[in-house]
Amino acid sequence: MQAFLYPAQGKRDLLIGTRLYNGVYYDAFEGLIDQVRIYTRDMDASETQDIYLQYALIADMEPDGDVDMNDFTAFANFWQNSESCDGDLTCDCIVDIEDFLILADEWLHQIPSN
Ligand SMILES: [Ca+2]
Ligand SMILES: [Ca+2]
Repeated sequence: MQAFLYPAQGKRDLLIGTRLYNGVYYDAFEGLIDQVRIYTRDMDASETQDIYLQYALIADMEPDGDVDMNDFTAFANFWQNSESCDGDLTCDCIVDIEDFLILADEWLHQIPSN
């Protein structure tokens, strides 16, 4: 998600996850916004993606922003299943101990949510 500022239009509030038009908010983002950063320069798509991937939890298989028992359960269902690449975290289409180590690392080292 990107937020845009238009300084030429005068002093305005910074809106993230919605837009304001004629006093009405539109297109509100439905979800949780976390770890907001503001840069004073334009960024290209690859730089934005690199930052995203730096903080993304790839083991968040039941997507809710954390890695927990639900993700482990989903992972276990894919264990050594060669019929698909689901559950594969190392991009080799094999779900094995290397993938489990990534899941365990993210589970143990994530920042606890409040
Ligand atoms: Ca999860
Ligand atoms: Ca793998």
